Amino acid sequence: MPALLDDAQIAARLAELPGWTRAGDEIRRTLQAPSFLAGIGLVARVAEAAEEADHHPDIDIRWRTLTFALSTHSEGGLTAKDFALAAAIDRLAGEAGC
Ligand code: H2B
Repeated sequence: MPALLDDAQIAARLAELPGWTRAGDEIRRTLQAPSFLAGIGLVARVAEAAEEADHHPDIDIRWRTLTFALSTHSEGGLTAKDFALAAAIDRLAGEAGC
């Protein structure tokens, strides 16, 4: 069971993840892919990372604009699992040129 993070812990972790913002019980990042297919490719790689972590983002796809939202639903808030997957999404987005 991952532990829920408090406001100070969340702020400290967000400071290390530029581009991610907090909205209540979730963190979000919106990014632009260079093309629709590049965005879908990124979504596929994020899906693989999510399966490996057994932790799954909400994903909104609008042509080249992708929004990833993370929250630990089982705990009702944000945990280290959300920030670990956010960092993985950032790494994969960089590799995809997003
Ligand atoms: N993803 C997210 N974002 N939050 C969860 O609480 C969660 C999940 N729970 N993926 C996992 C799957 C749970 O359903 C399985 C059984 O571990």
